[in-house]
Parts: sequence; C-alpha cells; structure tokens
Amino acid sequence: METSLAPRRLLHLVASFCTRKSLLNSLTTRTRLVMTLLLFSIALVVPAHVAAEPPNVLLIVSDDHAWTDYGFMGHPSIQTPNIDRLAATGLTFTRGYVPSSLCCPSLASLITGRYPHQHRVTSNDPPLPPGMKPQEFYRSAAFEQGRARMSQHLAAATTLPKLLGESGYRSLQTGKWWQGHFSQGGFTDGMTQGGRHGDDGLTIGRKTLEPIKTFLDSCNDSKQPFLIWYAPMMPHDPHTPPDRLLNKYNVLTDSIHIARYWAMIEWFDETVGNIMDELSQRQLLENTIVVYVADNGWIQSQDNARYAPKSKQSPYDGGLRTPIIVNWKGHIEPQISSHLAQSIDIVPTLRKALQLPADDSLPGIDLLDEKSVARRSTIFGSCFSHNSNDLDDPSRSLRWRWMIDGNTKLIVPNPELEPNGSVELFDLEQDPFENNNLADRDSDRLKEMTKALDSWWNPN
Ligand SMILES: [Ca+2]
Repeated sequence: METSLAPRRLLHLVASFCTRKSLLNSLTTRTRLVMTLLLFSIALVVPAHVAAEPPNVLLIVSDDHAWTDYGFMGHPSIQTPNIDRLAATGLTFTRGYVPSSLCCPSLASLITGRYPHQHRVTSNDPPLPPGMKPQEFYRSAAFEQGRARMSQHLAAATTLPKLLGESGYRSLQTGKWWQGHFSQGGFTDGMTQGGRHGDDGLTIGRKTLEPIKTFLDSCNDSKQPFLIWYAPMMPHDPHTPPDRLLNKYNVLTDSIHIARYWAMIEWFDETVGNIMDELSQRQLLENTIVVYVADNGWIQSQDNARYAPKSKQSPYDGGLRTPIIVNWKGHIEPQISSHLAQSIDIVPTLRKALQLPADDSLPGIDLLDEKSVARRSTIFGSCFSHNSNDLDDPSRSLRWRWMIDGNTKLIVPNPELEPNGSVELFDLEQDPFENNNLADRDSDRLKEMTKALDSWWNPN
C-alpha cells in the first residue's frame, strides 16, 4: 500500500502532465488523444469523495467478554497487553455500550449503525416451532426460511462493507457472521458460507490468521483500501485455551471454569497482537483505523461452564457495557474518555473519518467529534428473546428497554415477556454492578427518564 501508486495520485500525475503547455505542444495529436482518454477512464473509476490515500479499517470484535476483564480496565489477574496498548495509544471510551446483549442483534447493529428495532434483526434465531428441539430446528426448513428473512432485513439496511464497497474498498469477513453467506453483508471476501453463526469463519483466531494475511497480500496487489471484520469466537465458549495459558491462570483461581475463561481472553489478546504486528510489518498502521468493541458481556459462573446472571442476554452492564477503542496512529490523539459511547456510533464515526457523506438517519454520533460526545448524556437500547417471536415485529420479541442518563440507568421490562420483571433504576457511579434498585425512592427521576425512553422507542 505504502509503495503503490494510489489511483487518485495517478490521476493527479496524469492530469498535471497533460496540462503542461510546453509538453503538450511537443506531443502529436494522437498521443494527446490517448492521454486524454487515459485521464478520462481513470476519472471514471475513482469515486469523487475518496481521499488521496483512503484509510483502511480493522474492526476487532470480541465475543462474550465482560467490560471488567482487561488489564487496562483494572482486572487484577487477566493480562491483555495488546488490547491495553491499543487503548493507551487510541481514543478509549471506558463507558461504551452495545444496544443489545446478544451476539446476532449486537453484530447487526455494529455493522449497520442502527438499533435492533430499526434493522429488525432482534434475536439470535428465528421462531422455534412448538415442540421442536433446537438441534432438530437448526436442520429444518423453518430455520432456513427464518434466517433468510433475517438476512433480508440486514440487506435492507446499509452495511458498512456495502457502503465502503461503493468507494472501491475490499472487505473481508472472518469469525462470527449470522446472516448467511458473507456476501449478503456486502463483503467482497470472507470465510462464512452460510452456517448458523459463522461455520468456516469460526476457525479464525483459534486455528489460523492466514485468511487475513492472504487478504492483505491480495489488497496490496490490487492496490485497494480494505475493511477487515475480525470477529473471532473468542473468548466465547467452548473455553478451550492452550495449556500454557490455562496453567498460568489455574493457579490464580479456585475455579477451573474461571481459569479457562481468563485464559481465553489472553489467547484472544495474543491474536490481536499478531494482527497488529502484521499491519506494522506491512507499514500499514498509519493508514489503518483500528476499532475495538465486544459484542456483549459474559460473567463466568464459578461452578459450571455457563454464564452467571446479570451478564449475556440481560439488560445489566455485565451484558451491555464494553470498552470502545478508536485507534489511528498519528491521526487520533490518545485519550481515555469517561463519556458514554455506543457501538452504533462506529458507523457514523467511520463515515466521517473516511470522508463519506453523512447519513442523518443514523442514530449514532461521530466519536471523534469531542463536542458531540460531551453534549450527549443519554443512550438507549433494548434486549430481545434468544429466538424471535415475530421476525417482522420487534415489539413481540422485546424483553427489556433500557437507557442511561449521565450515571443513572433505567431498565423497563416488557410485561408480556417478563411478567415477573420490575422497573429498575440504578446509580452506576455508586453501584456499578446494579444491586440497589432506586425506583421506589426517586419517583421524579423515574418519571422523567421513562418519558425519555418512550420518546426513543415505545413499542406499545
Ligand atoms: Ca457474543
């Protein structure tokens, strides 16, 4: 990339050559005609809004990883030196959030910049027919038809790969991907052939990083800017870390389940380091925007391999909160920010950084715009059932809506799906693990925030 002649620079060189008067006079009419045609043909293939050296994008998406479980977030045992370095040298939001604490809707929001009720990919799977067991369901026609409908919803929203493809980018899908063949998300290259949540793509990170290296070689050959979607199923279960890492953590905790989860995180961190080294060796760091986010949280149970309450699938911070990092060497001032950020901000942030036209219909903001970030004090989201109840009507699968205003969080259950749920209000500064429900003690605040939540999205 660094040594190649980008199309726009080539266009500039030909144009300046053609307009030198003395040179023009010395050329034959035929040569001048050929050069004019060359100039015209290059102008046709270079989109007008692409900068001289369009930056590349690397999206790193951790899977089932709690906001507390990083070195730089203060965890006493887990070591994540590579993500720590990304955080220390980038713009890092320690209070980032995904709108939904489940993989599929969270990834769909990340790649479209829209809330689940807007893109309508609200759940991991289509409706489960009554009496059918999950393993039978995954092989059924009902499952295939449902997935196809979900993919139609995603295709109707503009995805980041599709958007960048219009500007001459190539894009590689690796790891988690729920919406059929990778091309359905607008990727030009990819690993997933259409299996439930990634099939062949799920080997990335755990077994190999070769597809990423091959893709970088290929983009270098074709002189095209790129987007890489690195969403390995890590630290997501199965928690099968290498023995060398498991042994390291096994002596730090009494729970083998916790040791496995901690070791998975460091294993994932190593792969992040490998990819960053690859970019560095290719001298691509100064022209690559690296974005980091987790798709949802995970609190490891002490005594079994599952997750504890108040994490994945829940409306609590253990499921929703994640650090968000935007790192662009030489272009973004390193900073740790305690302002709120959301995964739906990533698309508008990249649109601005890549000099693409803004889309006013997107609900997120540009995270590189300090004033916008400081001005916004409220964020919103919603959590839905694992299997959808209605693929076209998000309200039928809704479990909870939530919002944060400053440090106050409101959670409102949907009585139809959560008949035993209650409205909850927390002070996240005093009570970051949401143990003390203040809803009965602060009715004014509750009323004010409920009104704001209903203005955002009221499904009734
Ligand atoms: Ca996940």
